Amino acid sequence: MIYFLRGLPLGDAVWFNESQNSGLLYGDPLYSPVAVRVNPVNAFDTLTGVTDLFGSTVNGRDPARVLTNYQVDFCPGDDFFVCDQTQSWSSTGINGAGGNVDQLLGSWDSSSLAPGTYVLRLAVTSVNRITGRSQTLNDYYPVVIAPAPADPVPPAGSLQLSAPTYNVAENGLTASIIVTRDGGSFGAVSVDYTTSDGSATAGSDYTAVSGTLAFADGVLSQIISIDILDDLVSEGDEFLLVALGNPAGGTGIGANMTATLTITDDDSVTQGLADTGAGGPIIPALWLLLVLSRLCSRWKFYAREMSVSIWAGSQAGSAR
Ligand SMILES: [Ca+2]
Ligand SMILES: [Ca+2]
Repeated sequence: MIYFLRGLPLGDAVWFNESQNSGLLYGDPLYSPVAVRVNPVNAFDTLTGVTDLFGSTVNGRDPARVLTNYQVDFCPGDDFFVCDQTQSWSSTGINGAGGNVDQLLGSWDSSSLAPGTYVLRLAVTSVNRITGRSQTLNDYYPVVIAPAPADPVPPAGSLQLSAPTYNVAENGLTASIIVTRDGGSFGAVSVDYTTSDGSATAGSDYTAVSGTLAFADGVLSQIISIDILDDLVSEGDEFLLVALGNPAGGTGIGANMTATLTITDDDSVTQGLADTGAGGPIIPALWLLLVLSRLCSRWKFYAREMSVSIWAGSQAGSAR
């Protein structure tokens, strides 16, 4: 902790007491020693925003005879002499009645000042209540005003597809692909999207889409809708790709930049033969195959029985 303490010059004491009939008070501070302390407390402290200023403005030995007031001013630069001689002091708005040790002089808001070095001046004026004479003593304290830290900008978050893979039934009409916004939602952002063929073909299996998804401030998700085209062709499951790109507005793209959308086929090879509805086409087809197989094996059995009989008959015939 550093105090700037200004002891009173002896001559000041004499001056102040010249009507008090003596020089007996040499070296005896009838009126205030002056001190200013800025918290934090080293010269050329860096201040930002609001700073509490402390000081001591004691009244000296006889408060009944001496009244003390203070005020705090400031001046650009680091040389109090230059300030006193060629520049003007500006008020911090801090002033009041002295008479206390280590008192809070006031809180100084320096946030509107240009960054740089300033000299703080604590002016303490002592008034002799008896004679009406007064004297002001100044103390100076250089400080550095730093720019106030800017408010941190909230994160805009990043965009990505909600999953690396999606599935939709061929007769599901529409696939909804969710794009999520993670890690923040500040400000308006956007991202482009597009579909491309995998084994599925745009125009016959799905309707190609592309465009820009806009996320307003605070919006956390958006949906890409892809129309799925149903047919009666059995072609197995097919897939297409969905991709994001060109993030704008301070956002980025997360891990899921692309995704696979699988269209699950709902058609079967035997549908034309035995699509009877409730049981689906597969089971009737298997049943038909089973019946044919059994008929076939039974026919083979009859054929073998007939050939054995014929063979036995001919043997018998030949034994005669
Ligand atoms: Ca179909
Ligand atoms: Ca199909």
